[in-house]
Amino acid sequence: MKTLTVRGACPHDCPDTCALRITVQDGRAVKVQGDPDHPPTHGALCTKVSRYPERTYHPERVLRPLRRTGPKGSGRFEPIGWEAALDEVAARLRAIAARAPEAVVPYSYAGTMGMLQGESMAARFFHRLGASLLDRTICASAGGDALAATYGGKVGMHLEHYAESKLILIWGSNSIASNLHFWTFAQQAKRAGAKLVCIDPRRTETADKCHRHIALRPGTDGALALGLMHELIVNDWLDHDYIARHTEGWAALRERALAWTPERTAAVCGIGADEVRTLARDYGTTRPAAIRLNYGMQRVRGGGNATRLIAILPCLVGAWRHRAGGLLLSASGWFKRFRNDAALQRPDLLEQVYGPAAGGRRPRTINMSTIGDDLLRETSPDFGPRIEALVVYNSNPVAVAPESRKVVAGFAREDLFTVVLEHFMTDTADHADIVLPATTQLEHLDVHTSYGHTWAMLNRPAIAPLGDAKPNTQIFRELAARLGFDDPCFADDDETLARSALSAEVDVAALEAQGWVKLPLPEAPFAEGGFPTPSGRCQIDAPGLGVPDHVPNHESPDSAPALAGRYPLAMISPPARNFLNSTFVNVTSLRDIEGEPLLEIHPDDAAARGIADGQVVRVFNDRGEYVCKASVGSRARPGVVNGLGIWWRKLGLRGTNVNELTHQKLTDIGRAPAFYDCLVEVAALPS
Ligand SMILES: Nc1nc2c(c(=O)[nH]1)N[C@H]1C(S)=C(S)[C@@H](COP(=O)(O)OP(=O)(O)OC[C@H]3O[C@@H](n4cnc5c(=O)[nH]c(N)nc54)[C@H](O)[C@@H]3O)O[C@H]1N2
Ligand SMILES: Nc1nc2c(c(=O)[nH]1)N[C@H]1C(S)=C(S)[C@@H](COP(=O)(O)OP(=O)(O)OC[C@H]3O[C@@H](n4cnc5c(=O)[nH]c(N)nc54)[C@H](O)[C@@H]3O)O[C@H]1N2
Ligand SMILES: [Mo]
Repeated sequence: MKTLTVRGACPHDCPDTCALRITVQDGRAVKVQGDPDHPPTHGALCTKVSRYPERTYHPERVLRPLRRTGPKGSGRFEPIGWEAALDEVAARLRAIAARAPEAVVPYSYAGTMGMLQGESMAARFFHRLGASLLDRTICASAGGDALAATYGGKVGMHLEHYAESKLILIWGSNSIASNLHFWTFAQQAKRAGAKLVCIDPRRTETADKCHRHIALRPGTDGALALGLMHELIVNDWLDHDYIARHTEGWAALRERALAWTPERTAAVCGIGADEVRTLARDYGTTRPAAIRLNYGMQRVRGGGNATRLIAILPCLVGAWRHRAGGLLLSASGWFKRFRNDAALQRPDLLEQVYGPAAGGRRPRTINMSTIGDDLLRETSPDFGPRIEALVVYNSNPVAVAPESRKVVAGFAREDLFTVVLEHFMTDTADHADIVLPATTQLEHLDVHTSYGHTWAMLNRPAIAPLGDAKPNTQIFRELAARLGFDDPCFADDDETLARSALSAEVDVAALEAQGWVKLPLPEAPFAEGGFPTPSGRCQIDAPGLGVPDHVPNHESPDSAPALAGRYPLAMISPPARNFLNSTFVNVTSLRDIEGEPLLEIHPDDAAARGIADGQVVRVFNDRGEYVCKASVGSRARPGVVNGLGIWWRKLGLRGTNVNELTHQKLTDIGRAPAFYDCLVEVAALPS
């Protein structure tokens, strides 16, 4: 028997980007483990990714190209050869693009975060075709754009320095479920005497293990930050020197914050005034104090303003002076100058379609978060051409995009030509005309950066592609050849793409030897200011945005009283621990741990509706109806229900999932969906 170990990287949309060691016996991957030498991974993997062989060799893997034989959504397909599949896709795209290239829309997100299997050859292909551009907003753009407006980039603390913090605010993050390797450092800090505070409407497994839990109402984080500022001001817990030298615009925000007394803050947030006072005292008087902000808090209308307000806090108390103080929402901006995205994606190829002869204009941009509405739009001067073709890769929009009824109606359009590159027959693949089998991370080469740590990573293929599966890069290469795209870049193989992915400043020799390499970055990045803004200061007053304020939810008793009368419960839909968005829902051993789609509801709200624990319920609003099981208990706070996501519709109860209820209204900054800003009512279903 021949056994070898291959070094890889976890491709999933998770801040941890773990280093993997894959054991291969006679060409078959038998075990996937965490690399003990990679500091963030520290030899540990989450339950999901340690089951990688089960996902890879799943009997339902799509291993041949498929053509639809039944109605859209029926899941009836026949196998066809690669030649026939690619010829058909190329012919359809060529015909549509000849008339209206923007009628072709790529749809992709972070099924893999790899630089190659994400946007390299795919982006080249769509740029050369002249297809619509895609605004990739579905996850992080409210907080991301807000952070960039405030600090100048998506930059923050180094993950490993949290081990030395004395106070950690875990804010909008269920770290044990979705940022496990941060939690390891937080526990080290806890053992060394640090206090941990969790700020989350849901009593998560992370909240259980913190010293304190502040269960605020969804979408009130901006108010809480203003209330904390009030206390920092009146008690003079401010670092005046840091504020004067490294921020701009404090005077105007100071005035605003003085109106946010603990009582007013508490009333808006649905917590006690003492909770505001105590948190402010801890934050104002403990050094070093760190915030781990995560994207859970920005999926509401005011998510951008709230992110800005929270990001200002560490400047007010001078927390950045110490390497274990400050904040981390995303580290992805640190990689910006090391990533050769333009070389991989070649936006200049657009010129060949939209050059001077075409007036030099750019194609339109479709916002992925409003795909439900946009698929149903007709040609019009402000929208442009009706969407005629959709090419989906690395994403499962029918399950994950908001307002499912519209998304499903759009995908069900018989006149829409849909191609889906996938591992499995997801809800989206069920609506495809052609399904193309893609390789998994064990079968292809890739280069990764991270949004939760500061190591670049290399993923080597551990096994040969299963069946007839091909890497995304190869599929787009072959489509480009069929469309006659003759720019030499379309002949680049994956090795060539990998070599050009990162700048020469990254130690490629170390990357190749170890599979990972730490970026050369300062330890305490803003100890002396130096934010990557034009002035080098933290922009409390940001160009075009002004000074941040609390922005109430789209759907709340204050902003929509009539709606709240009919739908009195606020619903959030955070991730289930054993799924990753909608990935892994079809892995039986993981689905068995999750059991069934659940709605957590507080005992008082359940009693008022005659709902017993374990009973099947109907969760509804004007947009739709989701059927799931009630879990009655204290994980939900009064007035808020937690619909854990994101089930495949076809594996849920009555073919529904939680996005039946969410809407397509966007956030204040970043054009993102407000998944956790959603009013519903719940009723027991007769059993
Ligand atoms: N196991 C697992 N890990 C994941 C994911 C997954 O699906 N499963 N998803 C991955 C992805 S795509 C991302 S973007 C990352 C980060 O993804 P996040 O969405 O940040 O994931 P969570 O850490 O679960 O954080 C969400 C937390 O925010 C809370 N929350 C909801 N509304 C509010 C609010 O208004 N205010 C505050 N303060 N908290 C609120 C929720 O109750 C939940 O506990 O995680 C990644 N990791
Ligand atoms: N209600 C509600 N909705 C949400 C969220 C929420 O918290 N609540 N979270 C939102 C967030 S944070 C995000 S990031 C989005 C996530 O939305 P998506 O990015 O769509 O994530 P997944 O559901 O994990 O789907 C990824 C798909 O890519 C496929 N895939 C993986 N690797 C490859 C590959 O190499 N090639 C190809 N061709 N396919 C591959 C997987 O099989 C999987 O089906 O969902 C959002 N939707
Ligand atoms: Mo995400």
